[in-house]
Amino acid sequence: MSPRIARLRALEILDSRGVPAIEVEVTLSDGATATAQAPSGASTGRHEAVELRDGEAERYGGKGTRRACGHVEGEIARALAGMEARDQAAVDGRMVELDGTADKSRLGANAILGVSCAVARAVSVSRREPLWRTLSELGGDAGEAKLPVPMVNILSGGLHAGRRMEFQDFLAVVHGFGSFSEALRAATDIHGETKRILDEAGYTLTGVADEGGWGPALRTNEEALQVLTEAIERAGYRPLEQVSIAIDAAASHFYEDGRYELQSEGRWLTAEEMVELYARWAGRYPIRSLEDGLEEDDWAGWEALTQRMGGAMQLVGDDLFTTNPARLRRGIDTGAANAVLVKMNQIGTLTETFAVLRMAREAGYRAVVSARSGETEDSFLADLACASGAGQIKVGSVTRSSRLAKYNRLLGLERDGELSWRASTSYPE
Ligand code: 2PG
Ligand code: MG
Repeated sequence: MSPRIARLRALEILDSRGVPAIEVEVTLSDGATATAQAPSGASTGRHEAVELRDGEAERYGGKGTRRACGHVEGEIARALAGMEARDQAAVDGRMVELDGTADKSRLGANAILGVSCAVARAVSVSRREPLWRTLSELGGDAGEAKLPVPMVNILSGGLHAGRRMEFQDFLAVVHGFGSFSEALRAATDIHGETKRILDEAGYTLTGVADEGGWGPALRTNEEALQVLTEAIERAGYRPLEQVSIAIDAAASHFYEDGRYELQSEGRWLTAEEMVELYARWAGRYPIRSLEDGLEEDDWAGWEALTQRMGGAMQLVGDDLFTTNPARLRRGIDTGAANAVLVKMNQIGTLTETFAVLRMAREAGYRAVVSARSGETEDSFLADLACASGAGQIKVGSVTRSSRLAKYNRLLGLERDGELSWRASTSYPE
């Protein structure tokens, strides 16, 4: 008999920034038990599903998750009791219905996602199969399961590094290598070389940024591109053939009244000037992917950006799409961006996450499976990235266990030998 949901438990835990998060434990009727932890963003999009926070100022500055935990063990547990665990769509659908809001703010997207993921993992435990296999079945025709190319954070700015520079992430995409482990090793070489270059240039590094990369106070945003390009070369790798640069501008977070405020450089740019800037950078540096290059509701700007640069450049919508099928549909229909960042907690259930992955695939949009800046030791995302067939994963730098949990899981999956890896000397494919 197919196992049923028997028990749910929830725990208020802490994420990689020391902010409360939620862990959900699911037990099935056959005794299989599994947990999942929900992450949390800092540079959140305006249209994301909403995490439920306690709002009691005296506990964790109002960020406690006890109410979300209460919903898991109360209303959600009662509604899901006895449901068939393998019917993920029914389980997720029941929670969405129970919540009753468009943004999951009543029960909390953190509570709902924790349950959604823990149910899938409990099914994988019950079936004694790796999680990615269970997930690839749920994803249906989402794509062929494979190991993803990592997009590794090397330099951080914006909300992840005290706004020392405005652009949020400068990443190394390590694509031209014979195996996932070789690619990961190259990323660590580039990360280390970057530190040496920063040291030589006299920058004081006071710590690492939220995703484990370096967060120096550079003179200009462009200097991050100079440093990273030099680091790739000094580490002995060929730009564009083996390693390309990706930028996550997270531009909504330095946009005010129609202008992009590059305060560290003392200048303010219009959307047209931003596009000019990107075109100039693309000519000078080995950049092949640009995420959130413009503000999250500037659809006309995104169309212009895509027309101008979409041929050779992967243009990823993160805050623009917020993993939301309706927003992605609008982007596809109007020609805004050509790729989507997929973050489960932006939408709140696995079923809806797979719907976005499928929609992207059918429209010829690329997908990048991504973590949040506030992460946990959960490695769920590694399995999701493989199962989705998206071929790309973004989980931060090569330091900090919250990040390494995902990379180390991928190393294990590579060792198990059931998933393929495709080296590519031209990125994005
Ligand atoms: C992003 C993510 C991860 P956050 O903008 O892509 O890097 O950041 O989780 O803060 O939204
Ligand atoms: Mg982003």
